Amino acid sequence: MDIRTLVLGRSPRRRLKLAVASITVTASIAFTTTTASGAPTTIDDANAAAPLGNVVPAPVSVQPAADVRFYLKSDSAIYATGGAATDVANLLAGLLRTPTGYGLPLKPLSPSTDVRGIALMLGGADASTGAEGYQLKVTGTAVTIRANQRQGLINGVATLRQLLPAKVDSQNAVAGPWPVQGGQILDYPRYAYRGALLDVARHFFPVSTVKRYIDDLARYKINYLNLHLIDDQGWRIQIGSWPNLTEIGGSTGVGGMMGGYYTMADYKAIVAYAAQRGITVIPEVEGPAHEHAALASYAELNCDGVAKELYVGYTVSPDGILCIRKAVTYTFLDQVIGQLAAATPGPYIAVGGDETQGIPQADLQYYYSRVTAIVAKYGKKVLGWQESLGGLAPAGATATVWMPGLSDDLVVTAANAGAKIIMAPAPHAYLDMKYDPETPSFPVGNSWAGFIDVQTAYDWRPEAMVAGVPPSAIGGVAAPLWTETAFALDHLENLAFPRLPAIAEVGWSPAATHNWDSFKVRLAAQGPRLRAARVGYYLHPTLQWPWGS
Ligand code: NGO
Repeated sequence: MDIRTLVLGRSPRRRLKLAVASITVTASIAFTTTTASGAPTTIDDANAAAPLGNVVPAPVSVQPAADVRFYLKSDSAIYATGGAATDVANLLAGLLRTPTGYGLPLKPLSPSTDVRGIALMLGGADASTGAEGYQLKVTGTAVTIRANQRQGLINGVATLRQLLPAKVDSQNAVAGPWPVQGGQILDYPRYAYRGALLDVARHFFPVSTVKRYIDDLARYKINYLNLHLIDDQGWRIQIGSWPNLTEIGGSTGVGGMMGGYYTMADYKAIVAYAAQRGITVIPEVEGPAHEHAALASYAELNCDGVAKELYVGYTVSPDGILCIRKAVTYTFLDQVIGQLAAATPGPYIAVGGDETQGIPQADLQYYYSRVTAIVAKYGKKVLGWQESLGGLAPAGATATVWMPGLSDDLVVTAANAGAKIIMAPAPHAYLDMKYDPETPSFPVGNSWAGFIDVQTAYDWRPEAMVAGVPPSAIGGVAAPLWTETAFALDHLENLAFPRLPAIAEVGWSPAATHNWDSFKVRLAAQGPRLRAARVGYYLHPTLQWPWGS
């Protein structure tokens, strides 16, 4: 029995609990007519400035200036201090020119510049903002975003987008006004790692879909994207010296559908697109399990020297395990990892390591020591799944917990010995789970880890997932989107939204701001924005979605 079937036993009780909870909440909403403050309820409100704190994820500190308003106007400009600030200014101008229809020229910024518009300043921000934080100040004449690093400016831009009226997400020019409420924000993340995972192996998605998902993630300050390039059902990245991986291994997907692969040029384009938006791509090379597609592509990778049939099943292939003691396995991994590392500016290579139950511990340790050495040789750090902590040297390792309760002892020991732990608990953070038994409708959505409504995606504490892990060992959170049952952009977006912003907030916002009642109001205010941007999302019935959602 595989590990996912084992946890299924918990579902019926949980299902009942959720059903009762949702009846209660629906009933209370049906009789209320008040709408959440801050959420536009009429067309006029939709043109108004958003309250300064109405941002997801919640900022660290917000000081509104009640009577002050900035207006972006046709003669406004975007000012930047040069270099990376100018790059980010370009990004911002690109986002604002279409909906406003304004020219928004870029202008250099010096201490004597009389700013009439938006200014991006690199350097001189409060030290508390760190590598990713920013300060945002809104006066009657200017919006100023100041950060010590490029990433901070990008995060400030993500905030500013949410402070403009929701129509800023329109795909065509719309009439102003474009007000921003006055005041100041100081903001920085709780965790350095706020990840998403997109599985392009079970079903292949074109470059345009991946770029679109990156745009969606960037709204909520997600900063890592684990691109799950390899699994039993498909090999999705062209490796020069191993052409069959994509010719054969990339030819299919779950159910025999949606094969395909990225060339290295495609991959580099995705990496660059993400980097521009503040997202670091992590390529994932699974192993020693989940490698059926490679074993079907090359006879010599198999212990018996015979290529396997392609695998198109739904769950993990029982035959997808690399031949751990065969020398060619490591020639293969060296070339795959080497070529991916050369195309990846980010620090991590994800080495998989999940669902290895049944493989002898000595073999696993041998495998991880070889793979770790290869990753280090190419100047990168390993990111594994929690099971790999039995074999990875803890110092310098990062691993993602996906099933609290499975191998907790390994996680606790490694965390106390210096490993960084990312929390992506399936019962809260797996975006491929359905919201409820009917949503999304069949055949989209998994349910082995239970149903995940928006509150369940939001109400969890990373530090409480595995007892004995010191809070300082937690590096962040991640929201995986596996695609056994998702095969269109629309499926991806409706699974991710509005739950992804919930997990993004768990990763970014101070624990002290964690409050479902306040979050659900801010989250619902995202509805008109996502609608205007034509991002698919589920109008979850427990939220009071405002006009335009
Ligand atoms: C598990 C499994 C994946 C599945 C996913 C489906 C991990 C880390 N391994 O998560 O292969 O796609 O569940 O929810």
